[in-house]
Amino acid sequence: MEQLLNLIDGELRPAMGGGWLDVHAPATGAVYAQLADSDARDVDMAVEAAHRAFPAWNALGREGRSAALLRLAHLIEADLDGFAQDESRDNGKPLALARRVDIPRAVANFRFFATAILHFPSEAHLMDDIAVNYTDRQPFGVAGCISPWNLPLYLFTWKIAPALAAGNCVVAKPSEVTPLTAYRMSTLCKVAGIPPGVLNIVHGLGPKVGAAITAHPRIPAISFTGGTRTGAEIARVAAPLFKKLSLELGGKNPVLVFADCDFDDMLNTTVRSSFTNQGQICLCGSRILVERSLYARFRDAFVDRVRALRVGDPGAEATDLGAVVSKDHMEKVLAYIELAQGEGGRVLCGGQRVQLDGALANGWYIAPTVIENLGPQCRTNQEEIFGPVVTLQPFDTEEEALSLANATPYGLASVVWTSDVKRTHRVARALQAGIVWVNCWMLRDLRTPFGGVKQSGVGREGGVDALRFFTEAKNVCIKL
Ligand code: TXE
Repeated sequence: MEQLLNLIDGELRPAMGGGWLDVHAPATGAVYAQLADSDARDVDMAVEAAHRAFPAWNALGREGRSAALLRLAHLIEADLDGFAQDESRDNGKPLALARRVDIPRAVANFRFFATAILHFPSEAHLMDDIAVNYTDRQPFGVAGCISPWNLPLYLFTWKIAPALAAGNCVVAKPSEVTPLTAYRMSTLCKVAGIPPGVLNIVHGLGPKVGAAITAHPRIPAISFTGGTRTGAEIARVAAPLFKKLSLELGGKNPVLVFADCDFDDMLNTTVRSSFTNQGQICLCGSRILVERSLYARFRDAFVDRVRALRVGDPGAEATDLGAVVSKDHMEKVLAYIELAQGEGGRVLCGGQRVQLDGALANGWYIAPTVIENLGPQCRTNQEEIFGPVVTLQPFDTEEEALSLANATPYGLASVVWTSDVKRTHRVARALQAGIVWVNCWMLRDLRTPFGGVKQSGVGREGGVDALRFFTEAKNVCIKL
């Protein structure tokens, strides 16, 4: 059984306590590896190593750090297929998706911030002939990065790349549910010339390892992606310690479909925005709001397309949906489908666990599920399900569409389908969301601010927002 180790001070090592956690393959439900069951002692060792490594890493300068990150990007890309196989095995997602999205985006994250840091501007403010001010943006030392299981390497690197590029060292914890690709990447760090202690990966449980990172007095900033409830817990611990926080949390994203949209383009994309990665993306559109005149046509065409989606072996090219990430998560999603029916929802397709045969018989598969006949205030339309489940709601006016769209405690992403340019601007402005896609979904420019409002998080990642998060701004004012 493979043992997935911590990376601390440049060395791959087990947890100091010697414990191990089971790692499952969602496709089969079987345990395939053992994970270092770390605790606060491992975090302390990582933080000390990071602080020791910080001066030299920072002194390496932007060019030197950029070169090291570009080498790491190249090494991951050179083994793209291996990383994609690992990601699919660990998360249950289709191999084709890991190969097309997850791993190329992890490479892009490193390349983007390795070059962005070379062009990261600072400002100057001249006070006529009195004084000149300049803004000095410096790394703060050691950053804590905690990431989730849905896009494991993609979201792990989305945090550590800007942190490292900015000159900080990192103590990072990937999800214990999907640690494999972070472990694989840690075996490449020495070859990439990332000095010992610059990147430390401490594996294990959130309440033990994640909590120790959050509370550590020598980690002044935490970047977190995960559930809203966990984000609130991290904020509760970090607030009295005055730590900088970046919180990317849950979503309950609306898709607004107006009757004047490009129907085929909308339909094709809405199937993707509903069920990509088994619906386990915080950006998926889980509430589909359709103008009433188009509702019946959309519902029938959408259900036909969803019924044709193939749930199966993540390794098979033809598979559209693989397994959901864990048994607990499968049971959570199935419980929400039960709840929806109890709230009066009508299941138009899906609604049950998919039982495969052979080696996959014990895997965690759920049929893509479409539910109608639920109002905006029921739990099904208020709470994040984070699985292959969407609801349909009709609307009569633009005002009603916006009222429905904004009717949840979340505000992460939203999608608008219309051909009316004026409506596009009106609706985009009125939506309570950090991201509005119009006639598209998941088009990503890494320079753009990424994040949500309300219970979807605090702060923004991406581009200069990320580099500003991972530096402290100092104003220097010099009398002329
Ligand atoms: O997230 P958690 P999980 C949502 C989704 C999902 C729910 C829970 O609804 O069902 O969150 O998913 C670490 N202190 N999203 O369990 O628990 C944990 O070990 C510090 C949306 O994955 O938030 C993991 O590394 N860290 C999200 C990370 O936090 C703690 C993507 C995320 O775990 C901790 C994933 C603690 N007390 C889930 N407890 C998105 N926005 O994309 C746990 N962790």
